[in-house]
Formats: sequence, C-alpha cells, structure tokens
Amino acid sequence: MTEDEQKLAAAKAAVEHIKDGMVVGLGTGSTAAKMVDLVGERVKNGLDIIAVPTSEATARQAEALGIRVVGLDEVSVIDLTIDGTDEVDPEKRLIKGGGGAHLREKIVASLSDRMIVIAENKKMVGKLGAFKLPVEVIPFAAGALLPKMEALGSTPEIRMKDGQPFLTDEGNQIIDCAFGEIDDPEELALTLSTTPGVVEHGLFIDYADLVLIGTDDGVKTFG
Ligand code: ABF
Repeated sequence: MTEDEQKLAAAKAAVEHIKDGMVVGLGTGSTAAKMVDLVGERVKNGLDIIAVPTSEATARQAEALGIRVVGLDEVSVIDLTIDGTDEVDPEKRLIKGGGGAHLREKIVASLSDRMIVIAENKKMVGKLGAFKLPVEVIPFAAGALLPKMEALGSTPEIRMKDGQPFLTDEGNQIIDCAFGEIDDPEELALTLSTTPGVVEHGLFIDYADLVLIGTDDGVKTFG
C-alpha cells in the first residue's frame, strides 16, 4: 500500500465509529482531510451529525461537502474527535502540529469524550522527537523564546511561509523545536505549558483513546 492508501484505510476505519446524532470534532491535515471526505459522503447518505472543525481549512472543506459545521461555543459536548498526527508512540502519546493547527486541535480534543487518531504506518515511532516539536507562541515573544527552547535541549527555528513568519489561525507564530528523542515527554510538556509566551505545544499526552494505523497488513488498532 502507498502512504495515501494507508491513510485512507485508517480514515475509513475511524469513520465507522461515527453514529447519528453525534457532535464530531474534525481534525486537520491530509489524513484528516480524507476522513472529512468520507464523512461528507455519509452525510449525503443521511448521516445526521454536527461537526466542530479544528481549523479554518477543515471548516471550509466540511462546509463545501454539506456537513453542518458549528463553532465550539455552540456545543456543550463533543462525542468524538478524529484527527491525524505527526508521531505516535507505544503509549499513544502524540506529536502534532506539523500542519500548524495543534492549538485548536488540542482544545477540541480536550473537550471531546473520545479521540481517535488516524495515521499511516511511518507515524508509529518507538520514542517521540524525530519530528520537530511545534511550539505555538505569541508573536511578541517569538524571538525571545528561541534561547529558552535551546536551553531545553532543542535546535529551534521560527516556522516561515513565503518569506514571512507562518501565522496560525489564531495569528500566532510557531517555533519548530528539533529535540531528537524525547526521554520524558510528560516533563517537557509541563515545562513548555508553564513557559510565559507559549500558547500551546504539540505534545498530546493522554489524549488519544484509540489509534488506527494503516499498514500493508490492514489497519492496526492500539487502545
Ligand atoms: C494534524 O495532522 C496535525 O496536528 C498534524 O501535524 C497533521 C498530520 O498531517 P498529515 O495527516 O497530513 O500527515 O492534525
């Protein structure tokens, strides 16, 4: 299977968990986009759900498919969130944010009763950290936080797009931090979360309830 086929297989398996009447958090990224397309097909065939998108891009995609999209403040509970990831380890800890959406993704996931993560095989890792950890910061603090990220053991770089600092849906900047293997994700997550100027980081600890990995031997499930 190609990576794309693996992503689609994981997305198909995840969509089976969506039931009529659910409020569903829709993730961001190319794997999540395949899931949203599948949800759109099911909505066309009568699936009755309300969707909460985790990015403007996902909102646009869902609305174009005729999926009923609402804002976070319009729902009291999110039954299920389905989202992609950049890395997932055997403890179902994640690094997310390669797409720059991890702040809204983490908020939606935190308000969800259940989170299903979908990915292709290469996203499974023994230890987190080969993927640069995205750290969302307010623009006022971006430059000043580079030395702090270095002191924590990373090689930090402000994410750029078209020659300018990349801006998230919330207008913040992202510092991509190359830590290499992260020995204690919990400790690093706590340190980053309590660093002034940091809005959110891409370590998702204790968020994923079920991980669906598309492989050449079918979809493997964890959790
Ligand atoms: C999003 O999915 C991001 O948090 C993560 O970076 C991305 C993975 O993208 P893709 O599915 O395209 O590999 O949720």
